Amino acid sequence: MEDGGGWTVVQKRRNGKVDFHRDWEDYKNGFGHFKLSKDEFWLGNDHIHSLLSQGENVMKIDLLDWNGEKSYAVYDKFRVASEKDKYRLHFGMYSGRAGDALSGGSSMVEQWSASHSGMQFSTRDEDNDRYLQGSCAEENKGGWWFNRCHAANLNGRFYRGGNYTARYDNGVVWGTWRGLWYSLRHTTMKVRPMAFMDSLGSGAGPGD
Ligand SMILES: [Ca+2]
Repeated sequence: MEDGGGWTVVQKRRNGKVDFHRDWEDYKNGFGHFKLSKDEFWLGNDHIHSLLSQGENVMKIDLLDWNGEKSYAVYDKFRVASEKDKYRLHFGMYSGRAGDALSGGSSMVEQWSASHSGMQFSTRDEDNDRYLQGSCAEENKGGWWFNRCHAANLNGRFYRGGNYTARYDNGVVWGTWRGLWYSLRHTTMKVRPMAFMDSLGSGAGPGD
């Protein structure tokens, strides 16, 4: 029972074997492989919305870099709207060690352009971002709650080895930890009811 148990994993990156640059329907319904620990997948926005509609939930994001270092970020009151509102993202307090990339970074300027709070979901065939001149999903090679565009891009392109060069910062990125030009080795996004944590009396503590 990792991290105290009770988690539902909604996203996993492990090896780049699954293509995450996909259309709206795929992100809606989910894709990838769900059986083995090394499998990569996106659970599906409809499933994620339903899961998070039952009470208050916490999201924990586990990260691993190419040196074997781990980090994590936790968000309470994590919610995703229904398809009607393009799976708009809402979340509460951040805690953790990897930094609050979902809020866009430390400065107001970064937050204005890169916060994912309140953003709708975008894919390469459905542009709901705040970047008027182009498509964040197209440039950053995955579906996500893009602003203009991001400080976190966990569904981006999988690069081996960490640091990468590209025209856009389209790697598997958690900007507040390793920066926008470092693509992570493993990511896991998982949710569980906040009530579950309360019953442990431990809060959203580190799992490692
Ligand atoms: Ca756009």
